[in-house]
Amino acid sequence: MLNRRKFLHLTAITAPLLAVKSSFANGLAETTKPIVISTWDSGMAVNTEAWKILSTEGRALDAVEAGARQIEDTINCCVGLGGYPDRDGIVTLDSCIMDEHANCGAVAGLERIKHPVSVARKVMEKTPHVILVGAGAQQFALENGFTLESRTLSEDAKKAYAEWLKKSEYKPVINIETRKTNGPFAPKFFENGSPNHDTMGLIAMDNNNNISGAVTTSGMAFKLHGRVGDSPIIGAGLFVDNEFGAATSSGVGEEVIRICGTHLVVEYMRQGYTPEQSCQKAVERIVRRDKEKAKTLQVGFLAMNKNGEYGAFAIQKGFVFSVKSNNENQIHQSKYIFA
Ligand code: SD4
Repeated sequence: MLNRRKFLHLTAITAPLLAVKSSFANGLAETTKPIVISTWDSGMAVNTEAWKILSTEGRALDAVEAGARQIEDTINCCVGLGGYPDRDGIVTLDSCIMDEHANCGAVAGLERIKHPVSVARKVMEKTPHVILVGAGAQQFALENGFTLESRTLSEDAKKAYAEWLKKSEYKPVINIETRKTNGPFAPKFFENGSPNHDTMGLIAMDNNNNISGAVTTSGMAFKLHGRVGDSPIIGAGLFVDNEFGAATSSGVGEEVIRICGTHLVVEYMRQGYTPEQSCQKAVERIVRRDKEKAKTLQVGFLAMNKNGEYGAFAIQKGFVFSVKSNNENQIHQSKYIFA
């Protein structure tokens, strides 16, 4: 049962939303740009890479691709080929990218290619399609100059998979980071060996006020082979509307897909809600449908509006995000429903 105090917290936070609207709606706030925001603590390094482009008058699209590539290069991380495999021991990667003109591209279930975000960009720029999957995505990558990497799992992934095979139980863990803002980072690993998070979503606005976003992930650890989460789905893992803002997500992808999560967040921003309020309303949409189920899983949304205002909200405590602009370079904790 949802405890009464927590449920009251949930309903109480809904009411004031109607009164407080974004300064963007009033045309009051000054725009913060360039700026890049990204999910999780690992977003700090990702933002640094994106910033090299943003701070030299570069395009947001190039910045988000460069940021995503940074983490795809990180061995033994939870994104890219170093990530955890599916239940058959195969690492399959999902990624998407979207620019200020609503151009978008994605790959899903991509094997043995190091930079799925760059393949997604090629899908966007070189094909009339939005998503390529599995063997077709790999064939397209090879035809476009990407090289086939080995199937070998990273050391971390090998150990975790061997551990997981003992019970072979698919049980997504609640994604959280135990890092206190500006404090030491303490990643939390769980009994079944799953990493507590495995997705990088980032959004940038450049000096020309253009917004782009990208997401890259190895998906939920030990998923069924062929499973596709929210991350490569435009409107679920990422949505960019250059008039109003953009959003990205992390957590159990199925729950995000069910509400077209990031599209919903952006639509709330279009109505004038702040980025944080918009993320909160999308999270509440999930929790309201099944509160007991929501207590067992994580979904976090991260959003930015056209003023460079940003915000996040998650089901569970522990969703953190990283921000880099001329004013700051730090990690923030998002607000949440359940502690
Ligand atoms: C997925 N949303 O594959 C991803 C997983 C994730 O942090 O975000 N983990 O469903």
